[in-house]
Amino acid sequence: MRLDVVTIFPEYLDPLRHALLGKAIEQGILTVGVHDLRGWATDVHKSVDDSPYGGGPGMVMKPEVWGPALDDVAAGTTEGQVLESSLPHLDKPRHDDVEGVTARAYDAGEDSDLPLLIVPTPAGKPFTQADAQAWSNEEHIVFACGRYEGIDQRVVDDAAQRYRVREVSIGDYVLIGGEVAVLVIAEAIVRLIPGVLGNRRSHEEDSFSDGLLEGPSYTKPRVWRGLEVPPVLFSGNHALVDRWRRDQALLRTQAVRPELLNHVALTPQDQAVLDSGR
Ligand code: JA5
Repeated sequence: MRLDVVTIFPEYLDPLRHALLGKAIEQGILTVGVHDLRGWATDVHKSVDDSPYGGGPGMVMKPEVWGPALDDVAAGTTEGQVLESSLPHLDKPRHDDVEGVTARAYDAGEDSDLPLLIVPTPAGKPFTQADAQAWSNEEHIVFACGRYEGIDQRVVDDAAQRYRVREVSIGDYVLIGGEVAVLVIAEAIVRLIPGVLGNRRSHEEDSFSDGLLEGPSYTKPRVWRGLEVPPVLFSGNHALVDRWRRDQALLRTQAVRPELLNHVALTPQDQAVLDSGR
C-alpha cells in the first residue's frame, strides 16, 4: 500500500514513520510520502489561503494550490520518495487499456482503479471500523489535510475526476486541521493489512468487530492493591470464560454505548444478561 499526505505541516505527520507504521514500512508492506502543500504555491509569499466569498471569519484554502497538488500526487509524479510498494500497480494495465473495454465518461460512476482521496472534516461521514477494513485493501490512499476554515469545496468536487473521494469525520469535535485525523485513520487502516500486526491471529476480537465494546482484561498478579482478578478466568473452562467475556462486553456496551446494541444479533441468553442489567 502507498499512503500520501498533503499538508502545510509535514512534521505533524512524523509519527507515521514510528512504531507500527514504521515496521510496515521496513517490511516493504507500506510506502509513505508526505508533501508540503506550499510546494505548489506560486506567489512569492507561498500563500495557500484567502478570505471567504460571502464574508465571515477565517480563511479558506485556495483551489489553484490544491488542484495541481492533488493532480501531481494522483499521478505519482511528485519528487522525493520513490513509489516503491506502489510500482507494481502502475505496471498493471488500466481497465480502458484492455482490448474490448470501452472507455466511459469518468462521471458515470466510480472507477475502482482510481486512488482513494480521504479528506478529514467534521462535516464528513463518520469514519468506522468497516471503512478501515475496506480501505486496508487499497493500493494507493491520498490524504488532504485542511487548515483554517477548510478547503475550497471545488477542489473536492474536481478531485472526483482523478480519485474516489471520501470526506470523513473522526468524531463530533473541532480540530485545527486534518493532520491528527489522518494519523488516526492511517493507523486504523494499516494495522489491518495482513502481516503488519506481528503476533495476532485475527482481528475478530477487536472492539466493534462483533458490534460490541470489549470487556475488561487482566494480567498478573492475581491480587493487586487488594483488587482480585475475576475467579472465572482461572477456571480453565474455556466455554465459561467465553460466556463471561461476552456478558462483560454486552453489559459494558449497554452501559456506555447502548445504541450499538440495535445492530447486534442477540441470543436469548444475551438478552437475559442485558435484562438482568447491572
Ligand atoms: C477539522 C480545517 O472529525 C473531527 C475532525 C475535525 C477536523 C477535521 S476532522 N478536519 C479539520 C480541518 O480543519 O481540516
